[in-house]
Formats: sequence, structure tokens, C-alpha cells
Amino acid sequence: MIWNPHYESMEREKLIKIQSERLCELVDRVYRKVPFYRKRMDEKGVKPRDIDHISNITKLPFLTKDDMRDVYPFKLLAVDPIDIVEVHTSSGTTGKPVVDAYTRQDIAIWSEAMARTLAMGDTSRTDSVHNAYGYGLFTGGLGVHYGARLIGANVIPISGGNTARQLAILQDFKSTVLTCTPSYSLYLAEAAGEQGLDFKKMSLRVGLFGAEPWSEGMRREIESKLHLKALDIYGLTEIIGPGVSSECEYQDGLHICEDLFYPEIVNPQTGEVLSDGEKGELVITTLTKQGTPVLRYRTRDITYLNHEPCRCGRTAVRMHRLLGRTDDMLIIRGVNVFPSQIEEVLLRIEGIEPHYQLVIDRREQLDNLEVLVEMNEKLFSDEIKNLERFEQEISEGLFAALGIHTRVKLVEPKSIPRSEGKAKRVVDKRQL
Ligand code: DLL
Repeated sequence: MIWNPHYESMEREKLIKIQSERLCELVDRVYRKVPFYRKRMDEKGVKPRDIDHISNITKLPFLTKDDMRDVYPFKLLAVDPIDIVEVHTSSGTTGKPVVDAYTRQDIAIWSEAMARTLAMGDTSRTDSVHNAYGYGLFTGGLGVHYGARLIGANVIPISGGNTARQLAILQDFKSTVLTCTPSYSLYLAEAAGEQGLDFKKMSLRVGLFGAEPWSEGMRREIESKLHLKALDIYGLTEIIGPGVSSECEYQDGLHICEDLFYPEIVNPQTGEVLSDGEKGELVITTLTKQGTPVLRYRTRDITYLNHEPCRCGRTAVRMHRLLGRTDDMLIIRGVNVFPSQIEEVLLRIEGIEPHYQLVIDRREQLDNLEVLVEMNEKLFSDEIKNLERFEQEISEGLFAALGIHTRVKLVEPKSIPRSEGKAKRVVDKRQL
């Protein structure tokens, strides 16, 4: 179901007109109200009158993650503080968090964006949404909550944690929609198996998973273990939280709410804007946000855009599922490696559980990548010599895909830490 066909299936010409109007209004507003933006625009020699069409956006300065930390907590505010009704922060563990402050209208826009997301999974008033994203400063819990409320679905605000209770409630309340990180959904499946519960007997139909990188291989695992359709949803605190883009039933790219969030793809080194199909860093401008508007935010997320029409009837541009981040790209002996590439290789191998960790170390000036891979019970009971051969095979598969030698270590079932939120896949000892 398309929640808002007017905007989601709009003709491009009309959309560009709306985007242009919204950008002009935004630039004018932030120039008057936010000294930070005024200074940046003055430094670049650009005035609000220079922006009269969305295509002029490239004249505006970028905003980076470091800028976001410098403006902590409220230097991006473009409204009177009394108009702020809610605040969220990013979940990063280093440095100051990024703050997103919402007005009443911002919450309404967020609810609208999340209603569109939930509707991609056909969520309606008849559904019960088991929302296991964390409630609190993290945007996942409340974002889904607001969208489900707008649709009129029944929200189960279970938040993260207490997996045994999650399973009991899932069963008893017969929830039809699951929302959590992809890694947590697999943890739920594993815990269900231990308790002798069968997802086939539950009522789940669709899952909306995001907030962390995951691959097509992981999607296949989730769909078969939880017996549901797994859709990818994307967003970030700096922009609004979840609701920036999401997959429709065709699972072929995430439709961006383009009337609200204007996307560009740029070359991460030069900042040059790239065209459809070219991989680069996603840059987003919030076209309607009031509390903490964001102009040309460099997300560090790598993807590409596709303007071709989608079979679902939406015209909104699609971004490919994330290919990595400019800052989680591992450079191992000069070769660029994304954790998602490793995940793709691992999940094609029988006997491997979708739980792994990458440990990077530097010995004698050389980077070493060790890939810890969890075996399933059957493989674990195999003879040692078979396991060694298996490690060798995986290592060869990784070499073929990445072009670097890795040390593969098979580890016991359930020995890699599980997470209730975002999984920690990379341990970079070089920074310790
Ligand atoms: O993770 C918002 C969110 C909540 C998205 C629930 C989806 C579902 P942050 O904590 O600020 O916000 O983290 C944002 O997480 O820049 C991406 O690198 C990563 N990320 C988010 N969604 C996806 C996804 C929330 N579907 C950062 N695939 C982003 C891969 C994702 N990475």
C-alpha cells in the first residue's frame, strides 16, 4: 500500500518545483536564524538570493559530522527553544553525540515519513507492530512508534532486551510486523530455537530492519529463519531518525522521501556531485525540518541512486542498500575492504552461522585481518582436520572476493557476543 501517493508517486516536474520552493524557504530561514549557517554561506560567498532552484543546491557548503560535534548541543537550532518538544541523540560511542531537536511539526513529519515506511510492508490498522528498536534517545523506537500510531496500527512498545519476554509476547499477542535491527532478529530466531519455539507458528508477516549494515545473504537467513518478508529501512539521527528511505515489496532499492529529504551522491574525496548509478557518499538536505535543519549533510554512507520507475508505482528515487561507510572501510595492506563484502562471502557457505567478527591488528608494520566465524552445531562436532580444511576453504573464498589474505578462525557456536541493538562486527586493535 502507498501511504501518500500524492508525494510518493508524484511526477518529477512537480516534485522538482516543490523541492525548489522548499529549499529556497529553508536557505532563507537558516541564513536569518542560524549564525553557523550564515557564517558558512558568507565564507563561500553565497547568499539566499543565489538559491532559486533545487539545482543551485551545489552552491551551498557541506555540513560534516565534525561540524555536528562543534555545534553541540543546540547551535543548529533555527527556532525558539520553547518550540522544541523532543530531543534525540546519535548512538555513537566516541566524542559528543549528534543532537536532533524536533518541533511539533517535525514530529508530525517524522510520523508521516515512518507511516510511509511501515506502509511499504503493507502495515495497516489491522496490524500489531512488535517494536523491538530501543526506546529512548535512540531514534529507532519512537520513530516506528509515531509511524504506527499515525497509521492506527497497534504498537507493542517492547523496546530492546529481555529476549525470553520478547518471544512470549510475540507469540501471545500474535504480532504481524516486527521492527528491530537485523542482527537482533537473528538472535530472536536463535533464542526461539533453544526454547523449542517455531517462527512458522507465529503470526509475523513482515519485518522492517535497519540501523546497521546487513547484506542480501543476511536477508535470506532472516527470511528463512523467521518466516517473514524482510525489508530494509534507513535513516540517521542527523536527518530525522528512521524514515529517510525504505524498501517496498520488490526489495530492489530504498525509496527516499524526496519531498522531505533531498539526496545527492558525491565523490567522498572531491565533493563533486555524481550521476545515477555512480557509487559515492550520500549527502542529504532536510527540506522541511524546523528544529535543527540540515543543509547538505555528508552522511559517510556509500550508495548510488536509481531514478528508474519502480514496479510498485512510486516515483520516489531509490538508493541501493548501503554498500558501506566511508569510515568503516577497512584498509588492509592498502586494499579497501568493506565488512559487508566479507558478510556476503561468509553467508554463502553452508555450516556457517550469520555471526562473525573482524579483528584487525598490526604486527611488524603489517595489517592482519582475522575473521572469526561461528560454526553451527553440526560442523562443530566434526573432526579437527575437517575444520582446518574448512577454514582454508573460507579463506580462499575471501581471497577470491577481496584479493587479500585473511586468517579465518572457526569459533564455537554462540561464542560471538549477541547484541540487542547494533551489532559490533569490527574490532580494530590498531587504535588501542
Ligand atoms: O540508526 C536510525 C534508524 C533506526 C534507522 C532504526 C533504521 C532503523 P543512527 O543511530 O544515527 O540512526 O545511525 C545512523 O546507521 O548513517 C548508517 O551508517 C547506519 N544505518 C542506518 N540504517 C541502515 C541500513 C539510526 N538500513 C547510521 N543499512 C547511518 C545499513 C544503516 N546501515
